[in-house]
Amino acid sequence: MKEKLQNLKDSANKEILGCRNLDSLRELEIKYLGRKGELTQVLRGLGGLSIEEKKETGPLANEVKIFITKLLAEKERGLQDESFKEELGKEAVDITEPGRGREFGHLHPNTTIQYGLEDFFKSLGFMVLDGPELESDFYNFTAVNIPPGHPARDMQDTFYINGHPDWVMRTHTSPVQVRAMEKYGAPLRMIVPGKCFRNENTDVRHEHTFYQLEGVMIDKNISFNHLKGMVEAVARYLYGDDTKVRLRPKFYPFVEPGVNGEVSCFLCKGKGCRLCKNTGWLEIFGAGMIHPNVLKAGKIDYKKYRGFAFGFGLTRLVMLKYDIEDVRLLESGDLRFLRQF
Ligand code: FA5
Repeated sequence: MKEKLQNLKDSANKEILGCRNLDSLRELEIKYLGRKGELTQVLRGLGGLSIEEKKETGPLANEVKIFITKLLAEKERGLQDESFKEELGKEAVDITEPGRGREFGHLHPNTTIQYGLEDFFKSLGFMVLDGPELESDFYNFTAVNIPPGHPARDMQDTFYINGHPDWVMRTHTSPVQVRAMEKYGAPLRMIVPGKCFRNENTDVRHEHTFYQLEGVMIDKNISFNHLKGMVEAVARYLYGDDTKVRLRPKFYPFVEPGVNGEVSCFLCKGKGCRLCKNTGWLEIFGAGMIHPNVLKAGKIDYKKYRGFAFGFGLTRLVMLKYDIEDVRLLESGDLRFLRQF
């Protein structure tokens, strides 16, 4: 019996240690410790032994049972660890591998200039307003003193909407002048940066979609000097303290008098260069004292209040700032162009 138990221990030891997976280990457990297992058979046989033999063989049989039980448990832990590592190996992430780069966007150059000017005007107490891009014929033209049939309508050929003869894609930001007057009354200090549309034969300086920045200041005793001071301050903000401003008469139906505003060329300091086409001046805005008809349209008492208005070609400012030769690049969506900013 003793020999049988020893053989059982040896063969269990060998088989369990050599076992490669949990399923085979389960089988070995049944083989040795199961109800019909080999050790169980031997233990059952103990009943037929004499007391002397029982005393000698009993503890040995117990020791073999404990040995096999422990060995099975240890092997099970080992096999579980191995299969866990194997699973881990399959899912492993190499944290040293360089990641897939994610591209960050950035502001469009137009937006950068716009935000800068918004901050500048806010610091002077101006509101920043918005207005509809699809505008009524009334606000875009009639309210700013360009009634139907007025020849000035030809200067700003626009896009009309099929079936809606009274709607236009706004040709300038000036319609928001009257909208703001109606909403806020006087006194008023506001700017409107925004998109405008014109039915243009596009070229390097003209695009069908571009940006303007409108400004209005209305109060008692506003004079042309205030307008001049304001546009000079904007010019200095944009191009430096030594920038000069030149105002020359220009007709706009919504201002009287109206001016065309130029700044001394920041590149050549007025000497003449490629940028200013050898004139020494860069044209960047239109401006003037608001026409009484426009104040009337905005329901403002034109006998009590006066005001000035200006309209910067925001797109033009961007072109000058970044030395962009073709305006059409700005709305092209071409990333090779946009990545340069
Ligand atoms: C106007 O649009 C007036 N509403 C500006 C104004 C406001 C005058 C308030 C007086 C008082 P004008 O059509 O000149 O004016 O356009 C103003 C600026 O917009 C131009 O100087 C130019 O820089 C820009 N601009 C006009 N058309 C285009 C275009 N097709 N592409 C790019 N920029 C344009």
